[in-house]
This record gives sequence, C-alpha cells and structure tokens, in this order.
Amino acid sequence: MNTATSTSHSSVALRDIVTLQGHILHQQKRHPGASGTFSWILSAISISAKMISAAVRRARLEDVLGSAGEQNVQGEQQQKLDVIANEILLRLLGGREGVAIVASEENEEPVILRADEDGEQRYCVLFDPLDGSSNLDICGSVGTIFSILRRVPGSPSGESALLQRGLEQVAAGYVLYGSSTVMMLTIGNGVDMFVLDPSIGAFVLVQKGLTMPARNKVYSLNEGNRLTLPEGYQKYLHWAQSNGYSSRYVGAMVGDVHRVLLQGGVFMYPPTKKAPKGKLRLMYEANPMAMLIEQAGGKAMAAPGQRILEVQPEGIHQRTCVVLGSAEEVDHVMAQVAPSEG
Ligand code: P6P
Repeated sequence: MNTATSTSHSSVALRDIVTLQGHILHQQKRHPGASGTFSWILSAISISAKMISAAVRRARLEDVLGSAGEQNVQGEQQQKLDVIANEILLRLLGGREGVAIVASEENEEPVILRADEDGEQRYCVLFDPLDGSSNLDICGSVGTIFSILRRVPGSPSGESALLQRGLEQVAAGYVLYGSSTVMMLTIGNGVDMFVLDPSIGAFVLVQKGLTMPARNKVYSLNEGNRLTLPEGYQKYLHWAQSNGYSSRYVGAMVGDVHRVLLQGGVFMYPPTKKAPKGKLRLMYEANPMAMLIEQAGGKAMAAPGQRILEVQPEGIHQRTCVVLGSAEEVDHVMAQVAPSEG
C-alpha cells in the first residue's frame, strides 16, 4: 500500500509542524508545577481568533459588514463585526476558570468573572476585539490585540485590579486578519509567529524568537495630522523626507506594527489637535504592542524618556502617544521631539 503522503502537505516536513497548542504545552512543561490555567487562557484566545477569522472572511457574504448602528465607549461607530468579535472573546474567555476579569475596548466597564477567594492564581485579559474595523468594508487589514495580566490576590476588585503598568504583562499578542491570519505572541521570552493553516484548522509556528531589523527608512503615521502635530514631530517628518525615507500607513495598528516587526521602521501616533493625549489606548493597544516590540529588540516610547511599558495607568481606556519600532528609528524621532519637549 502506498503510504507516502500524497496531500498538499507532502512538501512540508511533517516532523516540523509545531502548532500553537503544542507550543503552549511545551512552554508549560518548562514551568514545573504550572497548573495549566495560563495555557487554557491562551487556548481560548486561539479558538476566538479562528472564529473571528472565519467571521471576517465571510463578512460580505453574510452581510455583517457596516455599522452596528451604535457607538462604543470611545464614541466610535461600532461595526457589526466589532460586536461579533467582542462577543466571541467574552464568551470564550468567560468559560475559562482561570480568568478573573476581562476588559474590552467595546465595553465601558470591565467584566468581573470570578473573585479570588480560593487563593487560585487567576488572570485579567484586556483586548481590542477588532482593531481597525473601519478597514473591513475595503477588505483592509484588521486585527485582535490582547494583553494578559495577573490578578493580584487580595487587590481591590474591578477596574483598579487592571491598572498595572505594561511591565507587569505576563503575555501579549495580536492576530492579524490579512492575506493570511497571523498570530504574534510573547510570554516574556521572545516573540513567536504563527500562521493559521485553514486546511488543518490550527495555528502553525513559522518563526521562533523573531527579532526586528535595527533600522529601516520607513515611517508610519497619518500624515493628514501633520499640520497639527507638535513641532518636534513636524521637524522629524522634514528630517525623514530629507533623508530618503518612505511612508507606509495601513490605518490599522495591527497591520502597521506587523510590518514594523518584520521589516523594521517606526510607527507613531503622536498627540494631535483632535487627540491631544494621542489616540491609541494604553492598556489594550499600546502596552501589548510595546511588549512585543521590546521583546523583538525594538523600542516603544510614549514620550522622550518615557517607555510605554512604564506608564502608570489611571483608567482602562486612557489614551497615550505611541512611537515604536526599530531602536535606531525611534531614537531619530525622539532626537527631534526631545528638544521641543525638553
Ligand atoms: P487614524 C483604528 O481605528 C485605530 O484605533 C488604530 O488601529 C489605528 O492605528 C488608528 O486608529 C488609525 O487612526 O486617525 O489614522 O484613522
């Protein structure tokens, strides 16, 4: 009997396939005595990502594009898929015993799922369920961003339990629903990249220990805000354009950060007239992205001398300025901004 694999996978050395599930369990084995609680949470995120990916790819077929007719807590028009993605994550994470609190860009208040009277170590999960959802109608990149914190036993319940600096994150990542569905994940020892293989319904490890290029002459921001940017940022743009830089901007943080992680460069959302503290949310956009960028060897700053991960949050929906990417490229921006903010 011909036992050779005659499927399309025959070109893939089957021994090389490491799925996200296998990777998570391998990491768990490195922590003797680990209860598996954390692994189960990552599993819930993985399943949610597969469900959201399927929903995104069928959106136009099932007429779930467009506005949901409501505004979210940010005052932004909710897309139908924002609501669908949010419900999927709330439901999957809600079913995990190890999740104490979840917080979403789409919900004004955190959802308290479990108290910690039994002394079990539980976790808080914060997420932007469908970042850049306005790109959906034009088949542009959208994504899910997540951040995982420990629920500190005995700390006050509710929002204050979440107000931990980004340095306290135990894991962070995103899922990019682009030409393929890609997950970037860090649990604090490097960045690993997975691609969803629809033929087996699993995220497959494609790059372990990703490090980003130290430099690349590409900057990324919404240049429509140029005239209202603080002077230092306008000076940076002049410097970059005088030094042969290119501009790339997807309009969805996940898409822009993914390009910066893989190719280098710098992404920024500085203070603008419309968003004087910056537009991006600290807890579930800037912090998780900053952890990924720093774990990949880059820098992530809220201001000159202020790492994003060291910002002490005062509210779960607070916004921040973001300048992140290749270390050298972030330094070029800070060099132009620092004098004007000094
Ligand atoms: P602008 C998407 O709405 C988002 O929150 C980020 O994903 C993205 O980087 C930014 O806002 C885009 O904002 O003002 O350029 O449309």
